[in-house]
Amino acid sequence: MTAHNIRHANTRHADSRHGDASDGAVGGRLSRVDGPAKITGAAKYAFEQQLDGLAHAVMVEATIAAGTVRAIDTRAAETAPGVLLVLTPDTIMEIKGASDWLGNPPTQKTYSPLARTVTYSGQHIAAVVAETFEQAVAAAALVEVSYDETPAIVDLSDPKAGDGIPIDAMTKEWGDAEAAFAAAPLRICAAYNTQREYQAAMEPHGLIARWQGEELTIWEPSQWLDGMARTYAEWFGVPFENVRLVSPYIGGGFGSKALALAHSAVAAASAKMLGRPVKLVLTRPQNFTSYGGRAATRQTVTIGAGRDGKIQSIVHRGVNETAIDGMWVEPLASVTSIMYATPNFSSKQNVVRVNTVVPGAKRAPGENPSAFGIESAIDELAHELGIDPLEMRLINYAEEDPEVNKPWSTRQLREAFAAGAERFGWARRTPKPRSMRDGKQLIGWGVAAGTYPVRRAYGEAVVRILADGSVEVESSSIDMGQGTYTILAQTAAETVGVPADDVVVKLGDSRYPRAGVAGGSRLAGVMTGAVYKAATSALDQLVGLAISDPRSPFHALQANTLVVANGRITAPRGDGPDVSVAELLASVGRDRIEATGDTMPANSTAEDRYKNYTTIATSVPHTEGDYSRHSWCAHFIEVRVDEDFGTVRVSRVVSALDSGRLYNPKLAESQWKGGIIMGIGQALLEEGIVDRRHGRIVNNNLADYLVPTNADIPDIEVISVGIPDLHSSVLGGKGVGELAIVGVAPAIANAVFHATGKRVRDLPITLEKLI
Ligand code: MCN
Ligand code: MOS
Repeated sequence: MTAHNIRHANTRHADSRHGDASDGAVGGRLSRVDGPAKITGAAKYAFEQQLDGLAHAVMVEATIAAGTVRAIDTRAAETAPGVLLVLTPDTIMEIKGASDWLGNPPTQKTYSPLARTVTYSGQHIAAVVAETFEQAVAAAALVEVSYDETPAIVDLSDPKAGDGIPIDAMTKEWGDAEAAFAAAPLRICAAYNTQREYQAAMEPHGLIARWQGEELTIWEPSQWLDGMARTYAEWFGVPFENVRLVSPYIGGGFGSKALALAHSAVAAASAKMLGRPVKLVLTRPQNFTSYGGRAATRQTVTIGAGRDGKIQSIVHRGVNETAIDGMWVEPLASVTSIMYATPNFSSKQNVVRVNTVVPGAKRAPGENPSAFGIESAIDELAHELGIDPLEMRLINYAEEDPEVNKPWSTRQLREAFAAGAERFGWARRTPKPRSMRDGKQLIGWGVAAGTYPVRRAYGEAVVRILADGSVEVESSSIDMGQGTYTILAQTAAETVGVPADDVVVKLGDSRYPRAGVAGGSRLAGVMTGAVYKAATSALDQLVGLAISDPRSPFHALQANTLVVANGRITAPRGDGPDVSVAELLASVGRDRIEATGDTMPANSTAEDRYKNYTTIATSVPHTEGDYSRHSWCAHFIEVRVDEDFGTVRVSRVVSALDSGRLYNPKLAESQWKGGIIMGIGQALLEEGIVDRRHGRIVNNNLADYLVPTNADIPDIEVISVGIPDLHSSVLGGKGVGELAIVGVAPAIANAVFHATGKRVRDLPITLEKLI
């Protein structure tokens, strides 16, 4: 390790003091303020709470994919050492139905987190609570379940699966796409498939639940404290305020940690039944079936174009899998309908029920598979026409949103293509497939674009200026690794005028001012806005006191305003006193200044607020008003394919991205690289494999469910081409977290085609598909 690295690794103080002073301002490259706590082990994760009297719960899951539980014999488990409780559908306390995440009221009065009717392998059917974890594991193995098994629909290719249910809300149409396609001089039509993928966060799902009378405290990794608190409150019929969720540190979520799940209900119910706190941590295999990964998808993309390369028609049909008793729609036309200008467009989508846990959100749900279809298809069209695939994208560049006919708020995609191509050396690409090689390695260069909508929603923060001159920020939003602690420290530091080292950000507790979900790449824009507003009003109060309080050293100055910078207050012309924020507060006899700020419309009622923070439906549509708002990116990727073995390695990635203004380029770059790495995993490795006899995921662990390791990842270069976008957020940023995964898989598939002449339309691109 170089001295430079050691300094950075040791303390953030070294970094920010000796680094550029502007690192701590918005737009600075401040290192993660939670980094030292996370890497030294000081950060306490949800399951690390030490509580007196903690009991341990273990789930028992179905070993069939479809059928009914005939009987559960719990006798042996009940008499096993240390066992406190064995829960089945018959013995678990009554839990009420809860609203869904859109806020729709429950369809059933009661909710049974333990199933009698089995609709997927791995479904929870019983639970054992014991004094120790080991005793619970041992007793769970003694629970005997007998079933009446029925045939399962294992996946989309199962003949029993059928065509599915049309989702009318996904239909998008303009012009006459079928007729225009029939009339087009050049036509392509192909089917693209993505497989089941899993979020595979390092930290598993689980929780500790504790009841004190009618008050429930839950320590659980959470992307959405307020939404989950509402679910617990409804399940157990207690007021929302009685539920406290605590989640200051999270070991990754990637979409999987926004909801309270069946096992969450079981843990909270058993804690109530026992009158003791209960801890329940899912095993790694249970993580694959307790919350769904990305749904498998199938798409057909047909494009009609002129010889000049101009698209005349796009017809798109999509299907995603969902559960037997749960609905998940993976919006497959989200990129298809906006990436390119086309006068005629038609997209329709069905969902097909199969015996799986209901699929869920995984980084860019919708946009990610959508881009695999359209960005592969456009490459196929370019090849047919003999047009460079980058040129093809520019020929069909959408100058405005073709779906809603509104101008983009900002769209630096042309700039992204230019910057990425330049840096990658795209001009040196020889067009013919198999025309570039290095010995036995076929080299391929591929390009693809990506996009993600800007979701504007709501959040609140409190900003306090404390007696010692430090600043405290509180919000019930969260940081699962994306950098919320750090960017909020920067926002408060810059706005109030103190060093970032003097700001403490507190997140991950539902007792703090409210926030909506950390999903849809919205949190940074929402929360920097709220903190900016709160900090501005705290600063106004501070300056107001300094000017008007007779005890203030500035009182005699009769100034209109004062300058607060670097923790000190001075007169604008520098001709008056120069005191620290702490000294000023002491002089006016105040121990703190406090202000709240939010991103909610001014006339919002208490009911609006509750709804906006506890349901997901309340983000403002990205096309509302005069503009269509999105982040954009272009990926340029080199692959090397071994001619004999068909192994694919990604050897170079240059991506140029437009996320508007960056609150912290170091963290945004890291987010983008994380997304690109996940995209490489999707393209080459990730696939939930179903045992067709039992409808069971066989690779339900991190040894067999392959995600990229360091050895799979080359140097990744990311270039920011964004400009501030004040239509998208208070401080001008657009979304970062999900953007960069979108378009990586098609860029790789396109590169593989360029290397080998083989078009793989079925992810992941494994060697048997190439030889
Ligand atoms: N950022 C920035 N400038 C902007 C916007 C964001 O510098 N204009 C940086 C900030 O460091 C900010 C981060 O990017 O903290 C992400 O901001 P944003 O795009 O608003 O996304 P959210 O904060 O809402 O985070 C959620 C998003 C999603 S939806 C998934 S899925 C995902 C992701 O973030 N899961 C992650 N990134 C993840 N990163 C980690 N380490 N772990 C996960 O589980
Ligand atoms: Mo991200 S999949 O919206 O949590």
